[in-house]
Amino acid sequence: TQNISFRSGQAFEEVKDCERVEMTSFAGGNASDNIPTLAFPSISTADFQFNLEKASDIIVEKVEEFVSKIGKGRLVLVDLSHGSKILSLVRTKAAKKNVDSSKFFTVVGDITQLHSCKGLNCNVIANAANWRLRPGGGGVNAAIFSAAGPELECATKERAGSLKPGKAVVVPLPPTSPLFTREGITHVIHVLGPNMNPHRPNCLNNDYAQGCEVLRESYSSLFEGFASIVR
Ligand code: AR6
Repeated sequence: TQNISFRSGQAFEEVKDCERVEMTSFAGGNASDNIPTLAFPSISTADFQFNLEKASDIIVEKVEEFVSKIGKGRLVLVDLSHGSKILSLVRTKAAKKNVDSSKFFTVVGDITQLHSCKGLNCNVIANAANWRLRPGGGGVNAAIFSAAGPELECATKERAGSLKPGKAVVVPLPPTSPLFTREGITHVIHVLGPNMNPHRPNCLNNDYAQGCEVLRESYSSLFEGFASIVR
C-alpha cells in the first residue's frame, strides 16, 4: 500500500490516497505513534508564486537548522499530489545533505486528513495564511479553515487580527473542532510567507533577495512556534 523509494541510503515514503499506513514505519518512526509532529505545506509556492528551486533550498536549510532544536519532535512536509515538484526537489536535496529521515520526511496527502486517511499522527499543522488571517481564498488556507470549523476562526481572532510577512502565530485548537476530535490536531500555526503574485497584497515584484529573506524568516517563525509547543 505504499511506495518506498531509497535515495542516498535514506528511505522516503509516499503513501497512496486515503490508504491507511498504520503500524508501518515512516522511515524510522511509527506512523501511529505519538511523537510530536508538525505537518507543514510549502509556504508561498502556489498562490504566492514563489520560485520552487529557491523555496526547496530554504526548506532544507531551515529543516537542517531546526531538527536539532525540536527535541524528539519531527517535521513533515506535505503536498496534495504524487507529482508535486516541491516534494521531489526537497526529497532530493534533503537526501544529499543526509538530513535525518526519522526527523524529517515528506508525505503526499491532504494536510487536514493525515490521521484519518494516512494513519499519520500530527499534533500540529501549519497553514499558509493570508495577512488578515481570514478563512477561504483557496489553497491550504481554505482547506484548513473549512475542516476546522468556526472554532478555528474564533480561536485565531483571540490570538491575532493580522500577520506580517515572515511571521507566524500559534493557535491552540478548541477540543470541539473536528480537526481536534477527528485528526488529533491540538494546534494550528498560521504563517504568512512572501508574496510574488502581483494580484495579491504586498507583492515583492520578483525581488528574490528580500523574498528569500522573508521565506527564511517564515520557516524560522514556524519551527520556533512548533518548538515552543514541544517544550
Ligand atoms: N493539503 C496539503 N497541501 C496543500 C493543500 C492541502 N489541503 N492545499 C494546498 N496545498 P497555497 P501560498 C499545498 O496556495 O502559495 C491562500 O489563498 C499547495 O499545493 O495554499 O502560500 C491564502 O489565503 C502548495 O504546495 O499557499 C493566501 O492568500 C502549498 O500547499 C495564499 O493562498 C501552498 O499553497 C497563500 O499562498
